[in-house]
Amino acid sequence: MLKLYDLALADPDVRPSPFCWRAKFALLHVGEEFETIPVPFADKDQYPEKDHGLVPVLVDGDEMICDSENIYAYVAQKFPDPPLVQSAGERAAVDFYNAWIAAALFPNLAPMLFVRVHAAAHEDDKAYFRKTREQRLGKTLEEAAATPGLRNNIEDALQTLAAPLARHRFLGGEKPNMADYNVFSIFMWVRLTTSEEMFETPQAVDAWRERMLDLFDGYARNAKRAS
Ligand SMILES: N[C@@H](CCC(=O)N[C@@H](CS)C(=O)NCC(=O)O)C(=O)O
Repeated sequence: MLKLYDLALADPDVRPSPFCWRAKFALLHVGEEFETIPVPFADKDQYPEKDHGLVPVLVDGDEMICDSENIYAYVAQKFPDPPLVQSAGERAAVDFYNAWIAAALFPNLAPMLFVRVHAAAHEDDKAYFRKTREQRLGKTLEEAAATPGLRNNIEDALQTLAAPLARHRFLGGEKPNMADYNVFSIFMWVRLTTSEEMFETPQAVDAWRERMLDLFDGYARNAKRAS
Protein backbone atom coordinates (compact mmCIF):
# COMPACT_ATOMS: atom_id res chain seq x y z
CA MET A 1 0.00 0.00 0.00
CA LEU A 2 1.09 3.61 -0.58
CA LYS A 3 2.71 5.21 2.46
CA LEU A 4 2.43 8.89 3.20
CA TYR A 5 4.69 10.47 5.83
CA ASP A 6 2.62 13.06 7.67
CA LEU A 7 3.53 15.60 10.35
CA ALA A 8 2.05 15.00 13.83
CA LEU A 9 1.56 17.25 16.84
CA ALA A 10 1.78 16.09 20.51
CA ASP A 11 -1.09 13.74 19.84
CA PRO A 12 0.23 11.55 16.99
CA ASP A 13 -3.25 11.38 15.48
CA VAL A 14 -3.45 15.15 15.05
CA ARG A 15 -2.00 15.93 11.59
CA PRO A 16 -2.59 19.53 10.55
CA SER A 17 0.23 20.08 8.00
CA PRO A 18 -1.29 21.90 5.00
CA PHE A 19 1.23 20.45 2.55
CA CYS A 20 0.48 16.94 3.82
CA TRP A 21 -3.23 17.64 3.36
CA ARG A 22 -2.57 18.50 -0.28
CA ALA A 23 -1.04 15.04 -0.74
CA LYS A 24 -3.84 13.31 1.19
CA PHE A 25 -6.50 15.02 -0.94
CA ALA A 26 -4.69 14.07 -4.15
CA LEU A 27 -4.76 10.40 -3.13
CA LEU A 28 -8.36 10.58 -1.94
CA HIS A 29 -9.38 12.23 -5.22
CA VAL A 30 -8.07 9.32 -7.29
CA GLY A 31 -9.45 6.77 -4.82
CA GLU A 32 -6.10 5.21 -3.91
CA GLU A 33 -5.77 3.66 -0.48
CA PHE A 34 -2.86 4.89 1.58
CA GLU A 35 -1.42 4.53 5.03
CA THR A 36 -0.16 7.61 6.87
CA ILE A 37 2.94 7.48 9.02
CA PRO A 38 3.31 10.20 11.64
CA VAL A 39 6.61 12.01 12.03
CA PRO A 40 7.58 14.69 14.55
CA PHE A 41 9.02 18.10 13.62
CA ALA A 42 12.49 17.76 15.07
CA ASP A 43 13.70 14.16 14.83
CA LYS A 44 14.66 13.91 11.17
CA ASP A 45 15.84 10.30 11.71
CA GLN A 46 12.16 9.38 11.53
CA TYR A 47 11.84 10.94 8.06
CA PRO A 48 12.19 8.67 5.02
CA GLU A 49 14.53 11.27 3.44
CA LYS A 50 16.56 12.88 6.20
CA ASP A 51 18.26 15.39 3.93
CA HIS A 52 14.93 16.66 2.58
CA GLY A 53 13.74 17.00 6.19
CA LEU A 54 10.18 17.92 5.22
CA VAL A 55 6.90 16.15 4.70
CA PRO A 56 4.81 15.12 2.84
CA VAL A 57 6.82 12.25 1.41
CA LEU A 58 5.02 9.54 -0.54
CA VAL A 59 6.51 6.05 -0.76
CA ASP A 60 5.18 3.78 -3.48
CA GLY A 61 7.17 0.54 -3.41
CA ASP A 62 10.71 1.51 -4.45
CA GLU A 63 9.73 5.04 -5.38
CA MET A 64 10.00 7.93 -2.97
CA ILE A 65 8.44 11.26 -3.88
CA CYS A 66 9.23 14.37 -1.84
CA ASP A 67 7.30 17.67 -1.97
CA SER A 68 3.56 18.10 -2.43
CA GLU A 69 3.90 19.44 -6.01
CA ASN A 70 5.91 16.36 -7.03
CA ILE A 71 3.36 14.15 -5.29
CA TYR A 72 0.57 15.80 -7.29
CA ALA A 73 2.53 15.24 -10.50
CA TYR A 74 3.21 11.61 -9.57
CA VAL A 75 -0.43 10.93 -8.66
CA ALA A 76 -1.65 12.65 -11.84
CA GLN A 77 0.69 10.56 -13.97
CA LYS A 78 0.18 7.20 -12.22
CA PHE A 79 -3.52 7.49 -11.36
CA PRO A 80 -4.92 9.80 -14.05
CA ASP A 81 -8.60 9.08 -13.43
CA PRO A 82 -10.31 11.22 -12.32
CA PRO A 83 -7.87 14.00 -13.23
CA LEU A 84 -6.78 16.45 -10.54
CA VAL A 85 -7.23 19.17 -13.16
CA GLN A 86 -9.10 18.76 -16.42
CA SER A 87 -7.22 21.23 -18.61
CA ALA A 88 -4.30 23.62 -18.86
CA GLY A 89 -6.79 26.37 -17.98
CA GLU A 90 -7.69 24.66 -14.71
CA ARG A 91 -4.00 24.23 -13.97
CA ALA A 92 -3.45 27.94 -14.60
CA ALA A 93 -6.24 28.69 -12.10
CA VAL A 94 -4.51 26.42 -9.54
CA ASP A 95 -1.35 28.45 -10.01
CA PHE A 96 -3.35 31.60 -9.37
CA TYR A 97 -4.81 30.20 -6.13
CA ASN A 98 -1.34 29.09 -5.01
CA ALA A 99 -0.08 32.62 -5.60
CA TRP A 100 -3.08 34.05 -3.70
CA ILE A 101 -2.35 31.72 -0.76
CA ALA A 102 1.30 32.78 -0.76
CA ALA A 103 0.58 36.50 -1.06
CA ALA A 104 -2.67 37.10 0.80
CA LEU A 105 -3.36 34.24 3.17
CA PHE A 106 -0.20 32.53 4.41
CA PRO A 107 1.75 35.67 5.46
CA ASN A 108 -1.19 36.79 7.63
CA LEU A 109 -2.26 33.43 8.93
CA ALA A 110 1.12 31.87 9.71
CA PRO A 111 2.11 34.45 12.39
CA MET A 112 -1.23 33.91 14.14
CA LEU A 113 -1.15 30.15 13.85
CA PHE A 114 2.50 29.34 14.62
CA VAL A 115 2.06 30.21 18.30
CA ARG A 116 -0.93 27.84 18.41
CA VAL A 117 0.95 25.06 16.59
CA HIS A 118 3.71 25.52 19.15
CA ALA A 119 1.20 25.12 21.99
CA ALA A 120 -0.12 21.87 20.48
CA ALA A 121 3.29 20.47 19.45
CA HIS A 122 5.05 17.64 21.26
CA GLU A 123 7.30 18.76 24.12
CA ASP A 124 10.32 17.34 22.23
CA ASP A 125 9.46 19.52 19.22
CA LYS A 126 8.76 22.83 20.92
CA ALA A 127 12.32 24.23 21.01
CA TYR A 128 12.97 23.25 17.38
CA PHE A 129 9.66 24.67 16.22
CA ARG A 130 10.17 27.95 18.07
CA LYS A 131 13.73 28.38 16.81
CA THR A 132 13.00 27.62 13.14
CA ARG A 133 9.84 29.71 12.99
CA GLU A 134 11.30 32.66 14.91
CA GLN A 135 14.23 32.67 12.48
CA ARG A 136 11.74 32.80 9.63
CA LEU A 137 9.58 35.51 11.21
CA GLY A 138 12.46 37.59 12.55
CA LYS A 139 10.66 37.96 15.91
CA THR A 140 9.26 35.82 18.71
CA LEU A 141 6.17 33.73 18.06
CA GLU A 142 4.25 35.88 20.50
CA GLU A 143 5.35 39.17 18.92
CA ALA A 144 4.45 37.83 15.47
CA ALA A 145 0.99 36.72 16.64
CA ALA A 146 0.36 40.22 18.02
CA THR A 147 1.14 41.99 14.73
CA PRO A 148 -1.70 44.46 14.14
CA GLY A 149 -4.00 43.87 11.19
CA LEU A 150 -3.48 40.12 10.63
CA ARG A 151 -7.08 39.16 11.28
CA ASN A 152 -8.41 41.97 9.05
CA ASN A 153 -6.04 40.98 6.26
CA ILE A 154 -7.21 37.35 6.47
CA GLU A 155 -10.84 38.43 6.39
CA ASP A 156 -10.14 40.65 3.35
CA ALA A 157 -8.44 37.73 1.58
CA LEU A 158 -11.44 35.51 2.32
CA GLN A 159 -13.76 38.11 0.78
CA THR A 160 -11.81 37.60 -2.44
CA LEU A 161 -12.22 33.84 -2.13
CA ALA A 162 -15.96 34.33 -1.62
CA ALA A 163 -16.29 35.82 -5.13
CA PRO A 164 -15.78 32.56 -7.09
CA LEU A 165 -17.47 30.51 -4.38
CA ALA A 166 -20.64 32.62 -4.55
CA ARG A 167 -20.99 31.50 -8.19
CA HIS A 168 -19.61 27.94 -8.15
CA ARG A 169 -19.95 24.95 -5.86
CA PHE A 170 -16.19 24.43 -5.94
CA LEU A 171 -13.15 26.35 -7.17
CA GLY A 172 -12.96 23.59 -9.77
CA GLY A 173 -16.56 24.33 -10.85
CA GLU A 174 -19.16 21.60 -10.30
CA LYS A 175 -16.57 19.26 -8.78
CA PRO A 176 -13.53 19.85 -6.61
CA ASN A 177 -10.10 19.95 -8.19
CA MET A 178 -6.55 20.68 -7.08
CA ALA A 179 -7.40 24.35 -6.44
CA ASP A 180 -10.01 23.32 -3.85
CA TYR A 181 -7.58 20.93 -2.21
CA ASN A 182 -4.73 23.44 -2.02
CA VAL A 183 -6.88 26.20 -0.57
CA PHE A 184 -8.83 23.92 1.75
CA SER A 185 -5.60 22.42 3.12
CA ILE A 186 -4.96 25.80 4.73
CA PHE A 187 -8.37 25.59 6.42
CA MET A 188 -7.46 22.11 7.69
CA TRP A 189 -4.26 23.50 9.17
CA VAL A 190 -6.34 25.93 11.23
CA ARG A 191 -9.16 23.50 12.05
CA LEU A 192 -6.90 20.77 13.42
CA THR A 193 -4.56 23.07 15.33
CA THR A 194 -7.05 25.14 17.29
CA SER A 195 -10.73 25.27 18.15
CA GLU A 196 -10.60 29.08 18.44
CA GLU A 197 -12.56 31.15 15.92
CA MET A 198 -9.53 33.03 14.60
CA PHE A 199 -11.39 34.96 11.90
CA GLU A 200 -14.83 35.36 10.37
CA THR A 201 -15.59 33.51 7.19
CA PRO A 202 -17.95 34.82 4.49
CA GLN A 203 -21.07 32.73 4.03
CA ALA A 204 -20.04 31.42 0.57
CA VAL A 205 -16.68 30.28 1.95
CA ASP A 206 -18.36 28.71 4.96
CA ALA A 207 -20.76 26.70 2.78
CA TRP A 208 -17.87 25.52 0.56
CA ARG A 209 -15.89 24.55 3.68
CA GLU A 210 -18.78 22.32 4.78
CA ARG A 211 -18.89 20.72 1.30
CA MET A 212 -15.16 20.08 1.46
CA LEU A 213 -15.44 18.53 4.94
CA ASP A 214 -18.07 16.13 3.57
CA LEU A 215 -15.98 14.84 0.65
CA PHE A 216 -14.65 11.28 0.70
CA ASP A 217 -17.10 10.14 3.38
CA GLY A 218 -16.13 12.96 5.68
CA TYR A 219 -12.40 12.17 5.71
CA ALA A 220 -11.45 15.76 6.61
CA ARG A 221 -14.40 16.23 9.00
CA ASN A 222 -13.36 13.12 10.92
CA ALA A 223 -9.71 14.10 11.19
CA LYS A 224 -8.70 14.47 14.84
CA ARG A 225 -8.32 18.01 16.16
CA ALA A 226 -5.94 19.23 18.87
CA SER A 227 -7.80 19.60 22.15
N1 LIG B 1 7.47 22.71 -0.52
C1 LIG B 1 7.17 21.65 0.42
C2 LIG B 1 6.91 22.25 1.79
C3 LIG B 1 6.69 21.17 2.82
C4 LIG B 1 6.71 21.72 4.23
O1 LIG B 1 7.04 22.90 4.50
N2 LIG B 1 6.38 20.84 5.18
C5 LIG B 1 6.38 21.19 6.58
C6 LIG B 1 5.06 20.82 7.21
S1 LIG B 1 3.74 21.82 6.56
C7 LIG B 1 7.45 20.37 7.30
O2 LIG B 1 7.74 19.26 6.90
N3 LIG B 1 8.01 20.90 8.39
C8 LIG B 1 9.02 20.21 9.14
C9 LIG B 1 9.99 21.20 9.69
O3 LIG B 1 9.64 22.37 9.80
O4 LIG B 1 11.09 20.78 10.04
C10 LIG B 1 5.96 20.85 -0.09
O5 LIG B 1 5.16 21.41 -0.86
O6 LIG B 1 5.85 19.67 0.22
